[in-house]
Amino acid sequence: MSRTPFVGQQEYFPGIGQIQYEGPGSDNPLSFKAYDANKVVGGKTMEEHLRFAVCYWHTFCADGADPFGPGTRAHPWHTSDDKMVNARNKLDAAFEFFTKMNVPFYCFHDRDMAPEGNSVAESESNLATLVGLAKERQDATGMKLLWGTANLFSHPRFMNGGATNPNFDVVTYAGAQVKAALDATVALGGQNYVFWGGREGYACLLNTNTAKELDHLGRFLTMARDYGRSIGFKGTFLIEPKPMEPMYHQYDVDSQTVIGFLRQHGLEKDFKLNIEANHATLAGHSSAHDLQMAVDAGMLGSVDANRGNPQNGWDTDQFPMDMYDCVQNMIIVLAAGGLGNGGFNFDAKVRRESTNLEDLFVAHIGGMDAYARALVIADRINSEGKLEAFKASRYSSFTKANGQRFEAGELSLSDLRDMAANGSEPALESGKQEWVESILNDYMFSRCSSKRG
Ligand code: XUL
Ligand code: CO
Repeated sequence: MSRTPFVGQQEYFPGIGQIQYEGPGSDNPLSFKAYDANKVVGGKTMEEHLRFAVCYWHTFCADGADPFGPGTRAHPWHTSDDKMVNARNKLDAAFEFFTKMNVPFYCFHDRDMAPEGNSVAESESNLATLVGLAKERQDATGMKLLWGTANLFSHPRFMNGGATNPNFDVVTYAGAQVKAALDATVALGGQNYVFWGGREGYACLLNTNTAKELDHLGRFLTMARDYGRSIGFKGTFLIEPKPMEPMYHQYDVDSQTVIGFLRQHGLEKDFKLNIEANHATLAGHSSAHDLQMAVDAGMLGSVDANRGNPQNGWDTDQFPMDMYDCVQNMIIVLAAGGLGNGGFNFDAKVRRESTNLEDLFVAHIGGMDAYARALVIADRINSEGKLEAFKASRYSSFTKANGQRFEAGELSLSDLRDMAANGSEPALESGKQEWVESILNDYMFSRCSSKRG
């Protein structure tokens, strides 16, 4: 489906219309080469599979500033001394961009959309004003909110954390912000609500009571869950794991850590995971690993699509252009039956050196094309089932006789001992890693690029 392009009082991206699918032969940088929203792959359209979202923060707030220098991109929506005027302009620019990109969803932090006021009440009112305008633009264009969240990491009061702050007074501010962000998410029909624990962690163990902080985090999330449900939020709460940056240690290290935490606090029915590729790599995993762990636990909620830089491992939030990553991620997402009410959110920013407004479009087009290609390749891999069949064959000894009894919990450790003692040395069975990796290459570079693909 095509969203009605939105242009407010001022057009912020003049000369750029709605991005169209022109196919692999096109040389037009402002066209899709692979993402064809209505194309059906494996029974669903590309739009339904991928559920792309544009994020507010990198695309409309970040200007390229880094610790060594100021921003390199002037934002034409950021020209007034009045922060609320800028916020309204930014909203118009954002909806113009979303609809020109023709993505179905967007995501935002409270403070991306509306400026902090001089009091809790003023901040709430600023947000409510912008949410009202966003709702009007959603209704006019058909855009939907994938998820909302609260920024509990930028304001200096949160330097020691939000929910895990050692000072209860700060915890109350975190509560006020999450309450208002939940109100905003519900008002906008948000399908999910995200907690990314940016400063929920510690810098030094010598001054930190980690047991207390983790307990506070569990209590805080429970309060948020209860409040959200009480105001009619029917969507999924998501935790976005990340091991570090900005803290030295963040509590939500990776998928498996978060899964254990949610189960410990009885939150596993309401919460799932939002897996960000670059957070997984920062934790020393691949993004496929964190996705698979979430799927195995029945807790894959959504994806923050991006990539890191393999040379330094930082959280560089680059657009996802590495096809090996995208294909391996899509194999897992498709095998899991898709993302449900989650989506692929581009938590990605253009480089400091990419200074044209047009680069924002080119970057999103590249990321969408990468995942569209990955979808086609992964669908073919999964439906032809070669890899899956080999994987299953490696476990075939558990489908019969004692292997089956082991899985059913019918054997003891002594039984295992007797079976080993009475059996002969097991044969070595090759894991054939090089073969399975070659199969991936075959699909990526020949099988799916032929006409049949
Ligand atoms: C930071 C990050 C956040 C979350 C939302 O690394 O990924 O933008 O996605 O707070
Ligand atoms: Co993210």
